[in-house]
Amino acid sequence: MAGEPQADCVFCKIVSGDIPATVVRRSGRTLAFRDINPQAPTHLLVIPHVHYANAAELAAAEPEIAAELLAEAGEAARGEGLESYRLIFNTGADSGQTVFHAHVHVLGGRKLTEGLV
Ligand code: D5M
Repeated sequence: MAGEPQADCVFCKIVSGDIPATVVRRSGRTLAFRDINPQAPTHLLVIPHVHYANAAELAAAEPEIAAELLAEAGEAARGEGLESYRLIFNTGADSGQTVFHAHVHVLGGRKLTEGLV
């Protein structure tokens, strides 16, 4: 069923605690943790507890959680002392998405390149 945990999903396993993560922030419906392969001095991922393949699917099905995800990304960045940061929602394999559980990357702590790709 939509939103239900998926047995083969690494981020569902982080939500359930079956895989460890360095959690920096929790809300009732989201979790923020450090990316295992950081691309910047601060690189967080913020995910919903519920499983959707990407953020667009989350927003279509559960817009309140999508809004919470975005707000939590901002709070997580603030918690890291970032005034300037980039949010990235990879959507689909050709965008570079490798984990098909909705997430937003929070990147900061250095001057990021001006181009988007
Ligand atoms: O980004 C998926 C991101 O998820 C990628 O930057 C690595 C990260 N990742 C994968 N497994 C883990 C675990 N176990 N802990 C923390 N971070 C993880 P995408 O947008 O799908 O390319």
